Amino acid sequence: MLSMTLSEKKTIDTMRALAMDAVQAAKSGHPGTPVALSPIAYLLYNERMKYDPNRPNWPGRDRFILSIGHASTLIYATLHVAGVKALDDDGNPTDQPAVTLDDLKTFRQLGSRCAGHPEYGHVAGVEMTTGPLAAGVASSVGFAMANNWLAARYNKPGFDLFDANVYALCGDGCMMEGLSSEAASLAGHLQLSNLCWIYDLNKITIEGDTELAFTESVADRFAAYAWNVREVEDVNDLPALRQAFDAFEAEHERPTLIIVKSKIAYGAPTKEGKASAHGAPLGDDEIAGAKAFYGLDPDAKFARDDDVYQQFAQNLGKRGPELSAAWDAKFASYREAYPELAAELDLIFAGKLPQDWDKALEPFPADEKGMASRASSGKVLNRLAAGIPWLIGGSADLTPSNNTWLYDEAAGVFAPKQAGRNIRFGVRENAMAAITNGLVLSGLRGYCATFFVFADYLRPMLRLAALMKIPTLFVFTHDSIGVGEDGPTHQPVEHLASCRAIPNVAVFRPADANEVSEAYKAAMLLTETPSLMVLTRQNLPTVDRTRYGAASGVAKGAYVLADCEGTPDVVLIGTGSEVDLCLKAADKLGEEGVKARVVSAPCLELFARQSAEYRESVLPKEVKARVGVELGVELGWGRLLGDAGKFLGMTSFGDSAPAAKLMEHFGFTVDNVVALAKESIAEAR
Ligand SMILES: Cc1ncc(C[n+]2csc(CCOP(=O)(O)OP(=O)(O)O)c2C)c(N)n1
Repeated sequence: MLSMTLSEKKTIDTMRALAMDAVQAAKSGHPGTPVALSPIAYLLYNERMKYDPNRPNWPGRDRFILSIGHASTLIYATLHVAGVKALDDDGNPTDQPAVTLDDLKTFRQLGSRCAGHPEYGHVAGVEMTTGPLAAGVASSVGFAMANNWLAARYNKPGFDLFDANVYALCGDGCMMEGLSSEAASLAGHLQLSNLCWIYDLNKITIEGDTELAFTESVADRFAAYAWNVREVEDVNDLPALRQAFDAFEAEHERPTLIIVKSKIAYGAPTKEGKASAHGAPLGDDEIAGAKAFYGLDPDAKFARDDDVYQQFAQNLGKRGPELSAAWDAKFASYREAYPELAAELDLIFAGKLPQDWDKALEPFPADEKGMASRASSGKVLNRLAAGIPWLIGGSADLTPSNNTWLYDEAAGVFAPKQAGRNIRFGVRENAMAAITNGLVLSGLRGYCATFFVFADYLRPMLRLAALMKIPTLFVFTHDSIGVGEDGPTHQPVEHLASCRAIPNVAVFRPADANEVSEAYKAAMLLTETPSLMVLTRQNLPTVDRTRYGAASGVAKGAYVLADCEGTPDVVLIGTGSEVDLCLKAADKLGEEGVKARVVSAPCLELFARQSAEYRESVLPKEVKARVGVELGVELGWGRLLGDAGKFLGMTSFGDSAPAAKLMEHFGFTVDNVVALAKESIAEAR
């Protein structure tokens, strides 16, 4: 053991032992890496980070993100020993521990705070959900950007409210994932000097030595990304770690990567350095041997002395509350000097919107020629941005196509040393979404954009947003074969179904400009759900709302847009660009004496959340003749359509041709909708 005081050693070794014991008790988990990396967690929390264990959500804190989510017992043992306090349901600090010894003993069991991988909102002190490798490091870029943005907007001379550092701990797996490369490349470009990744170079993954599949120089790679790269030969060398962190803090131009060598399952008699220590309990003998090696009682389980807690209490326990109290005092004077800005910050910290956030939204006049929903989206986004100063985001190199630029001169561009509201993510969809999650977890309303077909490139981060219950906003344009000549690589077919399949997402596919406006409004109010705007490239008529149902129906997910006298013979249900087809088909059916109702269904998830009465008022059970029309696959429509229902959708990939030709080719015509309506009526009899 190198350069540790005895009390430091005892604390670190106790953290290692708690992690091993928790995995052993659970009979599953990943013991080797928490054991090896306890010195890093110890040093960061007890010495380096601006962090108040009594207020784990204090806005001025540094962030620690465990990108190697499988090493979850590292964060759980740290939060436990560091005395971090739980939060109540409203986010207020309590005097209860965030992680009790019982929580550690019930690691991975139903109801335990200590889930298999760290989950945001599950346990105080976990800044985001991690487990999918590299998600943590990628989102850490968003956290670092958010801090810079908040600093640029709110810090004033004498009031450095935002000067946080962001630390992310990653491993060989994170470094192999393309996602970390995307994110690191952008972080280097943006010169995020408040960002520090610590790379655990233990050269072990599940299948064995990293030599099997990973032989490049990560140091050279990151130097090429314009990062400040430091190396520490032994994770147990605390002075060397301190020096590396000093070098990070002294760096003002580049993000820092600290490459730290470690041995997985350090101290385990036969499993140290072996892949077998990665993802299975070490076993009683190995644990006893490791404890003996550390100088702890080999037979004691979940043992810890009071002085271990004292080690944290005397340092972090004093330093943290002093820092946060000083920050509070600073914020109180700031509030006097800048009451309006302080009021904005109150809202950001509480996850709320300004009072008149939707004031600039205005109706679009009826217009047969209309506009593409991507175009109305651009207008609506700018109107929203006027009312929500912390709405920020951008596109993965498709801004001119996605229409996501914020035009207000004051909005500015997020560039090196410049924290504007327009972010140029480059062609990096997955990192873009991960970063946007980081922005949102920092209190900002973040959005990101690309073509809908490339939702596949960022789907894992969309899924994480849904799992974390955060309102990340995804703007997806070019939503169907309506893309036209670019052909099937660029024409989404299965994407609506596949996005709707993710629990807790709201997929909006608005039918005209006014629905776009209402969809954004609804999305802004969904604070625990990510929203998707699925938008057209091609023009859509702006529906005459004096003739048809009000667009405010979007808030309910589906609503009656056009109705007939009495009980309808058939209900036509459309989304997005197909609503117009339904309206035209309803007119034609009317001419033939068939009574049709048209339901616009821009968000099936919101519709499912409505009362049974409301749903019945839109889709009466007695009307069994129904036609669903959507430029996507049928999957997921069964419940709305019932046995007699018919669906006009896509059953294959699209093709390369002008959009109008494709609509005809794939059967999206008024005549086909009419024919299906008649078939359904016949079957429903
Ligand atoms: C995206 C993703 N792919 C695969 C996995 C499964 N997995 C969990 S840990 C791991 C190996 C990670 O190796 P390393 O980062 O070196 O961690 P260590 O063995 O040092 O704990 C893999 C493949 C995952 N969690 N996420």
